[in-house]
Parts: sequence; C-alpha cells; structure tokens
Amino acid sequence: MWMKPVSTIVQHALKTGSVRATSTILAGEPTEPKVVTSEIPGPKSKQLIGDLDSVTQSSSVQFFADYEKSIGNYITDVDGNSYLDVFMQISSMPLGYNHPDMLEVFRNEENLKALVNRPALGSFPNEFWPQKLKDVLMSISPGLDNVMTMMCGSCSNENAYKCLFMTYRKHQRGEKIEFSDEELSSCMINKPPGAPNLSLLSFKGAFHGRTMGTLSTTHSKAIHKIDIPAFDWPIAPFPKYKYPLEEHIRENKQEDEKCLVRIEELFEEFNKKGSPVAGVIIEPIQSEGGDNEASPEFFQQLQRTSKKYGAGFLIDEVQTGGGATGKMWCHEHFNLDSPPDVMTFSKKMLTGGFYHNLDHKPSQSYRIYNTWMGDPSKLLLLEAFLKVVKKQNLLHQVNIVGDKLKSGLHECEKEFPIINSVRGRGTFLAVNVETTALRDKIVGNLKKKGVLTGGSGDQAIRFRPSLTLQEHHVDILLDRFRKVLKELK
Ligand code: PSZ
Repeated sequence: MWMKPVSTIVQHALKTGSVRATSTILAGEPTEPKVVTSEIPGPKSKQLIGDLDSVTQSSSVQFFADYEKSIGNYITDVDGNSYLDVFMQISSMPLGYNHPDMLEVFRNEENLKALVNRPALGSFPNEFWPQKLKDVLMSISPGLDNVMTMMCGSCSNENAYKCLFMTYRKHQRGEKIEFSDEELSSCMINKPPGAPNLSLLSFKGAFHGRTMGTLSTTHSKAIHKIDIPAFDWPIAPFPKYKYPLEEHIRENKQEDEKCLVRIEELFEEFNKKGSPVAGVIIEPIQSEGGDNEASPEFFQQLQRTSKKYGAGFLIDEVQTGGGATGKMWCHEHFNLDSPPDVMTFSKKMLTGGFYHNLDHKPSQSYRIYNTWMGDPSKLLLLEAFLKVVKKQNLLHQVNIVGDKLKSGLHECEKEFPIINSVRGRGTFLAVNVETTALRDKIVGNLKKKGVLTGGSGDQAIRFRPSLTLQEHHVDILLDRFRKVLKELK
C-alpha cells in the first residue's frame, strides 16, 4: 500500500568497522520489485506514448512514471509496475524519489517564493544568493575559487568552453583586457582575429553534451552527431584497459603512455595548423561512451601536458559528480598536482554549473550570461541533499554498498563468462557483455524482472543508483541479475 513518505523515516545502522553510516529506508518503499503487466511498457503507458507522439517525438520513452507513488529507490509506472531503480533518471536523482527532506524544502514559504519568482540571476539575484553560494556550492568546491550556476550539463560545458577560449586569448594578448577595433569588427562576421582559430582537445568515446559547441567534443554515438556541422578539433584516444586491472598493470600502463604520446602529437599538429589547443576536456570516467576508466597517473600526466602547452584543463563531472563514486568529485581519486582549471557539474547536483579558478573568471560582465543563469530553487534542493549526505554519512555508505555490489558482480563474471570487465568506483559501476545485442537483451530482461539499469557504449551495462542504495537493494539487484544471466545460458 502507498504511504506518504514524509513523517516516518526508519533509521538503519550499517556496522562498518569503527565508522557507522546511517542509512534510511523511506516509509512506503517497496520491499521488492513488482511487475504486473505482461509487457513493458504496459497498456496505459502505450496509450500515453501514442498520445505524446501526436505532439512530439517520443520513441525514447520507456514508460510513463507515477511520481506520486515512486519512493526511495523504487520507481512506479502508470501501469502499477514497481522497479528497483539503479539508473535513477540517467544518474541524476541523488536521494531517490520523494525524499522527505527534499519535499520539505518547498513547504517553507520563503523557499516557495524563490521557486515561483524565478529571477534573471545575473542581474536581479535574491538577497540570500551570495551567502547560499558560499554555504552550499563553495562548501564542496574542488579547490576552486569561483562558481557559476547554469541550467544543465550541456550549457555548463558550453559556457565553460567559452571561458577556456577567453582565458587563452587573454594570455595571448599579454593579459590586456582591451580588444582591438579589428578584433571587435571581425568577430561580428565570425572571422579571425576576433573569432580566433582555436581548438579544444577531447577524447574518443567522450560525451559532453549535444548543443552546437559541446557536440564537437562528443564522440560517443553517430546518431548524436549526424547532419550537424562540427569544428575540426583534435580527438585523442582514451585509454582502453584490460581487466582485471591488477592482472594487466604493465599493458594498461603502456596503453596510458601510448595515448599520452598521441595527445602531445595532437597539440603539436594543431599548433602547426594554426589552431592551437586552448583547452582539454575530459570525463573522469567516460560515461555515455561505455564506462571507460583511466588511471590517476594518466590524469596527472594529462594535466601536466595541458599546462605545458598553456591549455586550460576542464574536468566534466556532470555524470560522475555528486558522490556516487564514493567521493564528492570523482577526480578527487586522482591525486592531481593541483585542481583542474574548470570543473563542470549537473545531474545529481540538481543545478548545473561550473567551478573555475580566478584565471578563468570572465574579465567583463555579459561575456558569460543568459536569462536564468541557473535557478535558486535548485540550489535550495542541493542544500537539502548535501545536509542528508552529511547527516547520514552517505559517501561512506556508497563505498560500503559499492564494494558489496562490485564483489557480487565479480562473482557473477566468474559464473557467467558472457560478462566481463567489472569496473568503476563506489556505486558508479559497470560490466561488459560480449555483444551489443546480448547487452540490450540483459538490460531488457532485467527491466522485466523489475530492475532498471542502463546501457553505455556498445557493451556496458551501467549501474547509477542514488546515494541511498543499501545492501539489501544490492541483494535484490544481484539476485535478479543472476536469474537473467542464468536464463540466457
Ligand atoms: O542522450 C543524452 O543526451 C544523454 S544520456 C546521458 C547524458 C546525456 N549525460 C549528460 C552529460 C554527461 O553525461 C556528461 C559527462 N557531460 C555532459 C552531459 C550533458 O548534460 P545534460 O544532458 O544535462 O545537458
């Protein structure tokens, strides 16, 4: 029976050596998945998909959700199916559905007014805005001095790219902030020197967004890019590792070195071409492209190479950020010499945006600007989320639950040879399947058993639960995963 999630929270303690992580099961969260329709989408969803398709492209819709009934780690659809959701709206619901502390935010009249009276933040911010930015976003800054909020991951990257270019040109001009008449007139007709020939280096398999600028740095699937003009910018190889990592240390190290050599070559080539690399853009774990990891040493060296060539170093934490890797930011696992120059976020962070150092602060107003520049109500949600992370020691829980899931997956890969290459950090995990067709089948069959996962790249099944996933959820997930794999045998 559906119960209101607001009043009771059942506290569970996870015994974890000396440190305890408290975790919550929301009242009303189902104890297991329940699939009641013979097909997914069920009849009601199918009808709604038909309805929707008469007004918009809707072939990506999996089912229609009932967000009244969805709770905690379970999403319920309009046909009454309840799924254990370890995909969480493409890695973006930090505390699952209808978390009471999140609902509470807009029970407060002042917060409700911040939601309703949506400002053009760049010009008419709320009185609380400076202090909230400090208390909330700056409290988890990855060592960077400033932050700008934005609407989504793509526009965070889009604007961060512009900062990289502006900073590169500032350095080229010898820190002068005045522009020449020629620059000012040529930029108006998309010509150099005002619109300079500069490039950004990105990686094969990367995903940074679908907007016109970011799409030139996205290389995960052709369907994302086809028919759209793109910048001719350098695309470097991303390391491809052999698993298990501890059995392939030498080969994987050679793979890093091979990629790093090619990256230097690309810097040189594009310098020679007259389109120098102004910035390097990279995900800490390539997500859409297939959950590809690279070593801390690779990232350390890449940052050094970027510095050597005067290029800004941008880490895209849109998918990895917000705690699922067991640290607030995945790149904290890399022990870099210094923070990246720019770091973008969105998804679990609820607001989009980017942190940057002072060198990347725009020199004049209106160079990075749009109407909303984010949304104060999203910062209020982020504030509530971070309080729960702290109160319940959720990063610790992510590590414990992630370890359990990872070792369970390792057992599965021993039992079922069609899966391999278990990898990832925290609960941000993935496993490969021999072929794309089999992968898709497994993801589909898991859904029929009431577990939502996602595909990434050609071969990976990815797990992207919220930070509230607990050990008993992992038991259910692994049980259904085993059943699906057994049925394939
Ligand atoms: O198909 C899509 O458009 C998807 S599926 C998952 C994403 C996009 N992820 C978005 C994303 C990302 O994973 C990384 C690493 N960087 C940027 C983005 C873009 O964020 P949004 O979608 O908020 O614009």
